[in-house]
Amino acid sequence: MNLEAINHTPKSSDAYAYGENTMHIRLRTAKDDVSAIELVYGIKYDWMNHKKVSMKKILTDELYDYYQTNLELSDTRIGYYFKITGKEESICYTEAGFLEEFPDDMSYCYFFQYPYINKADIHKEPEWVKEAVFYQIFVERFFNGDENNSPKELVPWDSEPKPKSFYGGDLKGILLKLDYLQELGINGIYLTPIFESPSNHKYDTVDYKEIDKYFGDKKVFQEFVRKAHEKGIKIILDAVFNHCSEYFPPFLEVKEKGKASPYYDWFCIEEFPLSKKPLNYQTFGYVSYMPKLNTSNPELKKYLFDTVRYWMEEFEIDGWRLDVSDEIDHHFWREFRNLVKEIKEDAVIIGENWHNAYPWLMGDQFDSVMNYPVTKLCLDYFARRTMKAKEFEKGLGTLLMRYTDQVNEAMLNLLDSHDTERFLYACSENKEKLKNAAAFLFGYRGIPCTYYGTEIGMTGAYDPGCRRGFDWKQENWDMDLYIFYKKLIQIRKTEMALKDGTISFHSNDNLFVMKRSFREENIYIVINNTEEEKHYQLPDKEFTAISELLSGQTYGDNAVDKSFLVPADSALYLKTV
Ligand code: ARE
Repeated sequence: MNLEAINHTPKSSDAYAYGENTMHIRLRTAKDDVSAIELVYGIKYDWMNHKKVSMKKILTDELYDYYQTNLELSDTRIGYYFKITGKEESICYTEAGFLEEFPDDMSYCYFFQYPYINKADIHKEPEWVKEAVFYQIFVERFFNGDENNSPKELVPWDSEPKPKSFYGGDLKGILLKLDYLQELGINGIYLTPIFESPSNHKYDTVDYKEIDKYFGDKKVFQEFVRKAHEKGIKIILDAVFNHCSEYFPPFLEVKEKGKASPYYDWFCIEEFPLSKKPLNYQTFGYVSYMPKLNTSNPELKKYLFDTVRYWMEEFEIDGWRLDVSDEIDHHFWREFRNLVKEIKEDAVIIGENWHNAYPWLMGDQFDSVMNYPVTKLCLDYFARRTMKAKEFEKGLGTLLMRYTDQVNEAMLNLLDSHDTERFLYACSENKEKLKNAAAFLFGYRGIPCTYYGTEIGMTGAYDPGCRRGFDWKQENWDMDLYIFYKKLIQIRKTEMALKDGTISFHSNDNLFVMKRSFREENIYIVINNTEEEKHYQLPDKEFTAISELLSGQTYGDNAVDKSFLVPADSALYLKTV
């Protein structure tokens, strides 16, 4: 047995509270190395009445197998160890290491411990995230709904974006297009920043309490949120707290008065007088017009938290996406979470961390993050085809095991965004590849998020190419793609297995196969990401009916041994009940 590969850390994503009485326990082993694992657990004050339960292998990646057991406990003060049976030997894995026999009389010196599930520590995600289907809007490029508030120098709506060009998109525009979004079926919108700022992207805030004048005013925003809510659509705003604009009044004052300004400590200044070349104050990247904020300064914190309270209380928004969240201190985020959840318990907090975000996702800071590691896997597997189905599923396995189940259920999964090339562009405009990737994303665990226009076939390179004006001329839309997206969204919102089901992978060399299960229902998402047709036979035979959800075709139980044709570049959603 490969003991070096075996790993477990209590009170991490290996052992965590899922609910007041539900604890999830995971164990990692070397791949294909063990034949059975029993979890032996008991109340730590009453060890002699311990119980055993056999653990289930749930996922696999390149090197490891992962086992999980979900315990329902009336008393959550438990001790536990793992009895691992390998090909030849059997061994106990305890907190004190590997033992041949577990010393029950000295159990407390050896068992792993989960001391108690405190209600306050449970990472509770808003219930609605399981039903959520998001849409991301880059506000300046969606629709110009009010020409009276447009900047004077507008470029043509259908021109190729330049870093500094203005198109005139605004909040009224999104308000006017809410019917379009409702018809598409989404039920959550993430808006890139809307507060006062000189740029088109508005990631350089001048006033955190004002709507940018080119985007509208508070009245329009209020009406927008109200109408969106009437249609069952949640609204998430972008919180840019890592940095501000060089025109942010406190920064201007510091620039002028230096240390004499009470705002001096709001920024991260290395030397005075301030200089852009060489840059002697910290910024986002090396962008001199975005001075970094010192989020540990109490007055700055108060100012930012007041704005959080203001937008949540006055406008009833449903959550925040946090810009450059990984460069801001954890203390700030903990206080931020307490505030947000105190104002609205079921508001969602979504960080922008491009890498492993576990330290932010332990329940005391964010609910989820933008899932760029999944984006990368999708680019490699679906768009560039530099990866095989098996490798893709191994990559997903690694990512799913980083986080707790509740975090995975709330991750914001995306194919593209305002910070990436458009997915269709990465597919060299091959829309079948995009359709396959979308079929994956809407079946995967977590919130599927569509970047505006991806659903109608918009393309474009990295920023600024990915920020073209939404093409409202329907004759230019890829209707086949649009209908496909609508269908996926509708299926996602209807099927319990997709909203709240478990996930497992069953790919072979030719096909990517992901299974979502909820009670007696299973949905097999079978994707042929190759140029040749393939066949697929369902592995389990215990069902009474099958339907293919994308086409609506149904089959009786005589289809048990049926071999389904999966045409080149296509996907099936096979549901069995
Ligand atoms: C502008 C130009 C760009 C130019 C850049 C630098 O448009 O063409 O390259 O300036 O001079 C906003 C605007 C951008 C603007 C930028 C600077 O939207 O258009 O770019 O401000 O003025 C990292 C960060 C992550 C960040 C990405 C972009 O960690 O937080 O880079 N994303 C957010 C927003 C952006 C926004 C900002 C931050 C700034 O979503 O839209 O930019 O407020 C790896 C790294 C990641 C890295 C990622 C992508 O994975 O590990 O850390 O993300 O690659 O580069």
